[in-house]
Amino acid sequence: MSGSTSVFNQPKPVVKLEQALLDAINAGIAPYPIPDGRKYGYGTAGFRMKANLGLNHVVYTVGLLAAIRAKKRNATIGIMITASHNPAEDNGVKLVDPMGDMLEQSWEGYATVLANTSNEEMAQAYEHLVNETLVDEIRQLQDRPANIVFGRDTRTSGPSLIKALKAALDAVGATYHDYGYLTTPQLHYMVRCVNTQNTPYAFGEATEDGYYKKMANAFKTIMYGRKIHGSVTADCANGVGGPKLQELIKYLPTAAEGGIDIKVINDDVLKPEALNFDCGADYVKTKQKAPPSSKAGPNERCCSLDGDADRVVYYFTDSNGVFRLLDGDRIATLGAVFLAEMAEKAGLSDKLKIGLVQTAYANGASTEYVEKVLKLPVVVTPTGVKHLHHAAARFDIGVYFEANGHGTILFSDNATKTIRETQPKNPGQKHALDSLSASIDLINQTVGDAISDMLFAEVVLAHKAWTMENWLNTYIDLPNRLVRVEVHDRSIFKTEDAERKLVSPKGAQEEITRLVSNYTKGRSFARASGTEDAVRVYAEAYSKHEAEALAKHVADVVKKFGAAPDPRG
Ligand code: NG1
Ligand code: ZN
Repeated sequence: MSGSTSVFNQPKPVVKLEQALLDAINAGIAPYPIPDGRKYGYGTAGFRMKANLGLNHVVYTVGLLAAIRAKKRNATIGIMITASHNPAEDNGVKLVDPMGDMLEQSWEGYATVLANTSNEEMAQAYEHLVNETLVDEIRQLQDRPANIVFGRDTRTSGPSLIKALKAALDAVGATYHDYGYLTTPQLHYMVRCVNTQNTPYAFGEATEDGYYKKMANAFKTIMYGRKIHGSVTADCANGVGGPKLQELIKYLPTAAEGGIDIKVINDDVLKPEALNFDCGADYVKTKQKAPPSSKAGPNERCCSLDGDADRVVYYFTDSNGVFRLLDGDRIATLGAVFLAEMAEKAGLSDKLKIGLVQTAYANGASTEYVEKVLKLPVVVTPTGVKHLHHAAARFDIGVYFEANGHGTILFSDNATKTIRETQPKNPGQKHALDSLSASIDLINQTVGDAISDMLFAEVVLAHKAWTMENWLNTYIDLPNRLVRVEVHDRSIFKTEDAERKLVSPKGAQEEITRLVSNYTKGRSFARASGTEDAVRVYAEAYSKHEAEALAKHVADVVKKFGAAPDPRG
């Protein structure tokens, strides 16, 4: 290994691997050199980039790392090939840990180092990594099997990336199962199912059929006797969520049977360039408008998934023709309302601690609603679902969502046991316990799942007999503005307090605090983006005009502090 970024400390490997294995690793990666000057980093969502910039090299190294991780954890590891809401020519890869959660953070560094290793040094780097991570156990662990499962979205670069992945897994003798097309949350689900089968925590059957059946059965249980009003139009971003949602629909009762009428749009996966183009959750959230392809009339329920179906946002056009968005904050509060109500009816309010987890981007009105009206605690974490996920796991029922629509609900082992073992004393309590129990199965607890979140939102609306207007009126969003500011070096913008305060550059936070104090219900913060070379400024205030003015002034502060140093000194 060369370069100062190496995390492989030993100058020489402690345990030598067989030469045949090292030769196989080198032979396998030969077709996939790093293009000149490319650098890769394992970010919030794994590696993501234009697929033709050496991504097959990266995917090969992810295959190697997955095999080591599988041995280390003595469990099956997952790999998902997708670039989510990014354009069609991008792709990406990420690792999924045994319980269906994101790769443990301390291993992201290994992934980055291995991805940046040249072909000539790959076998040696693998040997170093085996020694580094499997340290004491190495002699026993080397012989453990390495089981991997993987899936991909519908991008055209997928097959060639899978070929590189298989080459790596074959080189190190890993065993694997290729699921073909899957949504990201389906792959997370499979990993957890495989690793929990034949245990008291069995999550389900590790097949697509198992996934649909589990969800459909839970849906039927919660729906019992309720009616979903009208249809829901689901925009699938022309991604893998389209065919998967179509498949799920076959398992669900129709509206006439007391089920649901889902109108699927933008499910064309044969036209590669259509993916995420003028549609999908990211389009709707950032443009604050419906996809042009949407033909829904006034007050009709619509939702949009992203390209790999791990995000969902709702929206409708009101009677005055105004576009209304119900984003992740709204789905979170909707879920919290329902679960708190059911817990109360089940007589479990005292036993189950319910809480909400948000990031600083959540609308202040949603936070106030949860704390003051629902009287539930709110925890704020830094951006990135892994932070939210961990914080949510500290509650018995932890609801977490990013404003962009990625989120889910976690039930602790204690909650699951309490809900499933409490004996009802009357029909009302029985219904509440059954609904809570079915929610545990309906919600994909491994990761945000657009399809599962959508079904959950639909049943909650049915339970409450709420229209979109009713849902929207639970609280009024504070007007807000998100601005992207390009600076000389975004790394100087360091934050604390869940990214709500700048600690560097010195003096910047004082200026922001002073500005905020001039606005009614003003709140603003600046933080470096983790996915783009920019600083994001968020501002909200009592009126639209004030929110915009505050955002502009704070952006000016960021520009001033982020300007390139004067070359004259
Ligand atoms: P960054 O670029 O770090 O702000 C964005 C989103 C996150 C999350 C990540 C990962 C905003 C403001 N930020 O992060 O919510 O989704 O991408 O994809 O939406
Ligand atoms: Zn996604």
